Amino acid sequence: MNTLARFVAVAVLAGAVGAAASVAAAHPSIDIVASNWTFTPSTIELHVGEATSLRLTSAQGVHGLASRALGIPLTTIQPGQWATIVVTPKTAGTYVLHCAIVCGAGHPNMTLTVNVVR
Ligand SMILES: [Cu+2]
Repeated sequence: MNTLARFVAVAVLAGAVGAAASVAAAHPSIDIVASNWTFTPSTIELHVGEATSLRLTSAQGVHGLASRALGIPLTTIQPGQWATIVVTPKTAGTYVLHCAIVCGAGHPNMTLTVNVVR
């Protein structure tokens, strides 16, 4: 391979890697912090058919999130760690997700409201 051909090959490869990186970063992302006994923010908005990354962490205590309707597997939310779930809602509506792990006195009232809009 001559020098020009090698340069072109490297440039094409760099372009392909750049395109893949921009696709991966194309999802909107929402950070959600769990604590005793709230999610912050406590209400989020998602769009039908649009993938969104939910980045979950805890400032206090071990909590959890799950929703069969939204396709969110049971996910443990631990202090000092980030869990990322990609959600693509299928149906518009308001979904009230309760903390999925018993976490203490405020557990029954610990909810995250997901408004799915078109
Ligand atoms: Cu909790």
